[in-house]
Amino acid sequence: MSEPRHRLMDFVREEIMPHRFCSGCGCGTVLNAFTNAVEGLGLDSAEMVCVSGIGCSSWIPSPYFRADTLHTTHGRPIAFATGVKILRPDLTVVVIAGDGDVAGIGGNHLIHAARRNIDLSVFMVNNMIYGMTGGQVAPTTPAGVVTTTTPHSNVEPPFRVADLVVAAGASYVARWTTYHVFPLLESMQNAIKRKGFSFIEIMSQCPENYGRRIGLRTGIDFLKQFKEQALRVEKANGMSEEELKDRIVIGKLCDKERPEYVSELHRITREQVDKLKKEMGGAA
Ligand SMILES: Cc1ncc(C[n+]2csc(CCOP(=O)(O)OP(=O)(O)O)c2C)c(N)n1
Ligand SMILES: [Mg+2]
Repeated sequence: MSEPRHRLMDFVREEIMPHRFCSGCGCGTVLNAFTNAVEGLGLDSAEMVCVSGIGCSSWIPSPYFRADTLHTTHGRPIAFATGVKILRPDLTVVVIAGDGDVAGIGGNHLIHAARRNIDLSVFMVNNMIYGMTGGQVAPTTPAGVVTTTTPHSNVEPPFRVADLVVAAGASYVARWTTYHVFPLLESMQNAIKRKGFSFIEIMSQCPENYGRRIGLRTGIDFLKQFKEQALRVEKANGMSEEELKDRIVIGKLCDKERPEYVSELHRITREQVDKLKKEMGGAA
């Protein structure tokens, strides 16, 4: 008798399963939430393009998600995704990549895409480390942590990436953790539906190259900690920096309408073409 087939298998590249994420890694949870989100929206994968960079989390869409994917260079997925969106505004363009990719080397692309309000959904998997390359410090690594490149402890304060993206002008911004799978799934759907730049910071775990250096050896250890640290944004509003120390503020951080870059670009181009046509018609 053949084994029952999971309904989400249609959304992943079954032929290369099982996946190669380490035991306890959060990337599987993000892939699960993402496939559920796409299924729930009834999106046809032929109308989607997923873009990733280089890193463990970049493997979530490429190769595992069954859609057209661009597996690009480290730090550049938003730049590639911008090109796709400008040429094919009809497609849903989703970027899934790591914190090093999106907020480290690709930080400039991130803030300018948010400022321009380009209609992309960026799901940044924040495992607080450069996971794939063996555990180097990232701009999201908490201060005081020992990593391979900060053997005597990290002296840098981490970026609060979602807050940075709100300040830069994005339409939709949220932060969740791999513990909060159902709100994460719903948030992914809202991000995809929202016209404009949408960003979700997904606090995730890397037991192999981060956890074992801070005493969190398994995925479950991280999930327990995420559960304890999480604080709804509604409760966090008005609390002091000191009170928010070591907390993860979760929820929707902004959701607003703003003119979207690609539509504006195409509108101006159309207007210019019409003007030229008129002028040439008048001259003839
Ligand atoms: C231009 C460039 N610089 C550096 C690297 C090496 N490199 C590959 S992945 C990576 C970091 C990955 O960390 P992150 O983006 O957080 O993804 P994770 O593996 O943690 O999911 C680095 C530094 C590279 N491939 N290309
Ligand atoms: Mg990382």
